[in-house]
Amino acid sequence: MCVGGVCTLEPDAPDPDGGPPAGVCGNLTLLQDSFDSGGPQPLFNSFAEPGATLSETGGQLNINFNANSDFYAGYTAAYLYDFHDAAFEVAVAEVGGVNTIIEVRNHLGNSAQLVHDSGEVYAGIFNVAGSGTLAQRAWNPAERFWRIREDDGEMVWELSTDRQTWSELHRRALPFPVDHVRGLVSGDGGIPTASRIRFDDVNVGAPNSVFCPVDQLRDDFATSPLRPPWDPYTNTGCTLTETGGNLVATWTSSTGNVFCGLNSLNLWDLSRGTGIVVDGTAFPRIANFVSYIQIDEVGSSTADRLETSLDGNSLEFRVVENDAIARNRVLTFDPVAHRWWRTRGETNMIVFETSPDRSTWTEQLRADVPFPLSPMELNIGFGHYANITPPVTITLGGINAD
Ligand SMILES: [Ca+2]
Ligand SMILES: [Ca+2]
Repeated sequence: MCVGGVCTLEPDAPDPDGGPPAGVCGNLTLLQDSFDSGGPQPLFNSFAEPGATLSETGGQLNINFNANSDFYAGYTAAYLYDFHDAAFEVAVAEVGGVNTIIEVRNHLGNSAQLVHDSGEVYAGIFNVAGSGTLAQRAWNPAERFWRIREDDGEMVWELSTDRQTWSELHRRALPFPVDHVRGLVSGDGGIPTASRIRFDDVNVGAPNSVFCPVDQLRDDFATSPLRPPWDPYTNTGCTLTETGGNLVATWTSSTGNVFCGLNSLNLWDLSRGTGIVVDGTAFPRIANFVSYIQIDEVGSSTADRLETSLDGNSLEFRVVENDAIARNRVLTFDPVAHRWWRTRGETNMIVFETSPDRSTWTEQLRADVPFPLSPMELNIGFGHYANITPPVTITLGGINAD
């Protein structure tokens, strides 16, 4: 909950099967981009159908359409956020094509849009019960600020000429679940002449929110599906399921590189809180097989990362900067003494710890980290990089949970 720019965190999340608790941290206001970086990364991904091109030029996202190209192009957020107490606020520099669109879309594909179409703006919802246009009026071209926000259980579509006074286009009860949403800016061509859409920025200068401490990521694997909070991945030869309250990974392959794992769909703050705790005895201690907890700087493509890994019997903690090990410690894994692994931050410092009982912790490595500890991506992966004798199975009871 944030009041007057001061954000406080509430106690433990009641639901151990999911992402951050609603309305506390990690909300969509954190999706901020001035479109000055030359490309969509790190917080967005781009998409463009034939006949449309995207570029960041002059501090703006430009979408250019060829004549008669009835195709979509735009940016979609790379991560999921909570929409409670949040806004998706976009400065629109130029409308074009058939439609200019800002959108809030959840993990199920349910979507809310604020759209310019032929001199009018409308509020709409799509891929959900009651889909269609909810309100429509003439657009004042001076209304360059558009937003969709959540307000006490309602969704609000608004426009403004000065980003101070807002004109409400529509308001209604939340039309779909909004704990896990992305923001999108897009448009489609389809008019007889070439055209252009320009977006100036997203949520720049918005009220501060905070990324959630990673101890709020709790999953006991009791409820399917894995997505969200996870984006699971599986190479051929490995399967991943939630079975009996466990994450179960099974290898039927004997050769090559075969990995499975979970990428978090949220970004996390590692600089505070009690971090991430995992039962290391869930992982195989066999040759050519590695299991790891990897936390990496957003936008670094894992070049800057913090890792705990078990490779055979070798337990290693490491700080990696620009793909080179900056600090590390290697132990022979003792499944009793080193059963529980904890990775937590203290401001700019990372602390790797082990425990036999999740109560008494032994510090194994403490190191300054040369990159920010918030926001960060989280990946938990496992697999073989050479020959093993299948089948091999991992049964993991939970992440920060049993
Ligand atoms: Ca800009
Ligand atoms: Ca469990």
